[in-house]
Amino acid sequence: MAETKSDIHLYTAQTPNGIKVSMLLEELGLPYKVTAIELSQNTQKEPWFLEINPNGRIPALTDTFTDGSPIRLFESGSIMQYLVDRYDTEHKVSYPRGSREYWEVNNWLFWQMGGLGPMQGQANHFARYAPEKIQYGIDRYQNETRRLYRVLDTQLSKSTSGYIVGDKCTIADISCWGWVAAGCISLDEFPHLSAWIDKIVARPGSEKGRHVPKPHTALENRHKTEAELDKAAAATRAWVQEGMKGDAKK
Ligand SMILES: N[C@@H](CCC(=O)N[C@@H](CS)C(=O)NCC(=O)O)C(=O)O
Repeated sequence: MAETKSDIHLYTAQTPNGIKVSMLLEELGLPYKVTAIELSQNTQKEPWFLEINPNGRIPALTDTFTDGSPIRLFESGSIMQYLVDRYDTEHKVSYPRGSREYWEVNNWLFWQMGGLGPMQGQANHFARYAPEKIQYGIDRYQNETRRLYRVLDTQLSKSTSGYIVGDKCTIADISCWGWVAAGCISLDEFPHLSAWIDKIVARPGSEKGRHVPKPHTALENRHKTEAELDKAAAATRAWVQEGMKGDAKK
């Protein structure tokens, strides 16, 4: 019988990788503590945080393991797998290990972690945070992100439930949602993605979880102009550049 007592502490920020964990925790109805990590202050590079995630990035999570000792989790995909493996015994947002659907969920989870997240992250970096506009970088990553959106849109077009795998919302949906919602690429040519964005927002758990540790405003960005988005990115651009200078010295 799986252990259900939890002592979960989430270290996070308002980003696509951060909100996937709070959305999942809310979907599972698990109690958890939150520490908001101030990325602009590089809190994620402080020694105490590196003990939890040696990679110096959010999200990270600690818990008391089944043996009674603390356990640390980092990498959002690993955190999500841990949470459903240990706590989703009723399979609210997962399928039983070893089932056909379990492996299909895994396919999409890895697709997000290895493709959608990194590619869209770079697309965003070159379009918004680079000190100069390098068209090659912008085109390369935006086109790849658009291709990935097409892949997901096609998958959803074949789904009778409107979710990525089978008949329910799973960690595959929760892990991709924050990225597609981030609004880096217009959804005008992706009707199934557009409907799926709204479908997830309509779920009380995901809706609550997306506003951790502070309000999620990305959906409103979809109605902003290029100039407005660029202006809003100015503050982030400054600390991203500072952080990169720091990393280059390591
Ligand atoms: N593959 C990692 C990516 C984590 C990541 O890139 N987190 C970003 C926020 S979305 C971060 O902490 N950035 C701060 C930094 O790079 O210092 C995961 O999925 O957890």
